[in-house]
Amino acid sequence: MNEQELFLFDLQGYVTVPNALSADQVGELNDLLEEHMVADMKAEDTTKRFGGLLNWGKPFRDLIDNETMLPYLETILGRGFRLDHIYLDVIRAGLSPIGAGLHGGATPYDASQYYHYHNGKMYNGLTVAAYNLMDVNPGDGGFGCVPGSHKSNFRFPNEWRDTQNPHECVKAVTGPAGTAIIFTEAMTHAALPWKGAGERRTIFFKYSPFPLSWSNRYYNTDEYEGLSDRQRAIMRAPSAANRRNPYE
Ligand SMILES: O=C(O)CCC(=O)C(=O)O
Repeated sequence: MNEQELFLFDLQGYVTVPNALSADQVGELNDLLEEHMVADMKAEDTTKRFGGLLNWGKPFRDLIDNETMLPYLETILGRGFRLDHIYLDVIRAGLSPIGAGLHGGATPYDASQYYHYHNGKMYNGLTVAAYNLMDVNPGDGGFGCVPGSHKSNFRFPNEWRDTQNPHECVKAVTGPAGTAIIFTEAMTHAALPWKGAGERRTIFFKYSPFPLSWSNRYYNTDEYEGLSDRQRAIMRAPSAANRRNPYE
């Protein structure tokens, strides 16, 4: 993570990472997704959330410790960060599976998703690597956020929460397939209603610092084939013992 990205993450609460996935990875992930869409998504469905991704194949398991994202995760979450939970959303039109409401923000304080800066270092709670599997262009909708709200001292006005009629402080974050958006859940954010010509396909890998879990469930690494030692380490349950860097 370079100086410009550090500046932007501190300022905004997110940065985009171009080419976080190679064209080959995007192709493989889309192919696997399409098999599951044929099996589990009806023609009339406008949106669907998929879970169980780590059993879909190596291309999905490889995202646990995606080399491009590791330096960002280590800087943002610190050594020993852990995989908290993951899912994939397909949106053909309109609302995402979680609707249109902006959520998150520094106030009121949430002990599982926060942003602090102390002694020259940032500290974050739940942090997301959101990967575009399809292009997201200006005007399409997709990920929207209120940059800087991870540090806001006042509550986000309830009357501005609906992204079907977004306030001008809400920014749409775009990028071609393969782009990742890494953001702190402490920043106010939402899915802007989808208006793109094609589908929105986004994979969400959510990570927490070593002693913390947002999810009430932890991974059992014995349930997954072919994990590396590093991937198993990143999938550990929360514990102060994980302070040690799992990559050493
Ligand atoms: O990009 C989106 O669909 C919104 C994601 C979101 O709200 C979240 O990860 O909490």
